Amino acid sequence: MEDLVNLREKILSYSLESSEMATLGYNRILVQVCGQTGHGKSSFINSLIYALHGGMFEVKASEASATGSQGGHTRQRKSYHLTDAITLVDNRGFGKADNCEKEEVYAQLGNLQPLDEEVVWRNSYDERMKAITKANLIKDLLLPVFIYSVQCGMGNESKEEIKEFLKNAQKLTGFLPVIILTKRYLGNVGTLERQFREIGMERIFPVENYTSEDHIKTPEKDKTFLSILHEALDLVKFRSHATSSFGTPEEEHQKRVQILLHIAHMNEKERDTKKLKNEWDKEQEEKNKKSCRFL
Ligand SMILES: Nc1nc2c(ncn2[C@@H]2O[C@H](COP(=O)(O)OP(=O)(O)O)[C@@H](O)[C@H]2O)c(=O)[nH]1
Ligand SMILES: [Mg+2]
Repeated sequence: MEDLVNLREKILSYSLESSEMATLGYNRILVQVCGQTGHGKSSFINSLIYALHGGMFEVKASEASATGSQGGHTRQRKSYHLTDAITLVDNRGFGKADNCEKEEVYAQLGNLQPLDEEVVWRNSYDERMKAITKANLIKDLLLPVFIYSVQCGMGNESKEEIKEFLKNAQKLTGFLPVIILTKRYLGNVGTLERQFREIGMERIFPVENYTSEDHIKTPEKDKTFLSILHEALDLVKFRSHATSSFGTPEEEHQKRVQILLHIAHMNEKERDTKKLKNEWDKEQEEKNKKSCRFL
């Protein structure tokens, strides 16, 4: 119990004020929760709020997405105030997505899409470029948290895709993502933990979220969620001591814009190459057909 009270107190009283990060100009920590739909992002956010603040269990975070028209889709990144220093963000997940969708996920992760606003993510490359370069500067420190359900397991193909995503998340934010393995009793948690270590992840936490079906409080569950928050703050402290490699909010923002433009550019090139190849294949097929007719 003592442990729990201490942990809670430390998190509630944590402030960026008078830290190296505040000197650089950062206002707050945005815990950027991301992962595929259905893996437990919203439930994880609800669990953190419930473990820290107690009271009646409430489903505060829920899936926020809507299908739009105009050659794009509308999405909302929802934010949840946890303490004066920490805000939680429920981001859209990535799945077996195409490159355009992946760019959108990176734009959210890099804080280049506004919070709590409906945003139309265009399918047109030029419009996407414009949206990235026009994004407002927000002086937040971005801490990526990746949610993955033990129930899903991980095949080799998705392992490579996840590795690429996590490495890009690290490039964009400056932090190695914290990994949360949800639904911990619904699969082989040991194997999944090893797989995440193999792709270079360091902080990996198996959890059983509080959900609307099962939210009876236990000290161990509370401790798990508070420890995760505590370790996340520890990562920020560690980064504060190594500020030489961390820029001001303006510098980091510019860096993120450049990374995103690069990713978008590479994707566009890949699309062009594919298109050319398809055209060439079709031409060859036509030629073959014609030459067959003369045989
Ligand atoms: N058993 C179990 N169910 C969970 C856990 N986390 C989420 N769920 C359930 O999985 C479903 C999807 O969770 P949700 O948080 O909406 O996922 P999201 O789409 O990533 O936000 C819901 O029915 C949750 O109740 C968990 O840790 N254990
Ligand atoms: Mg959700």
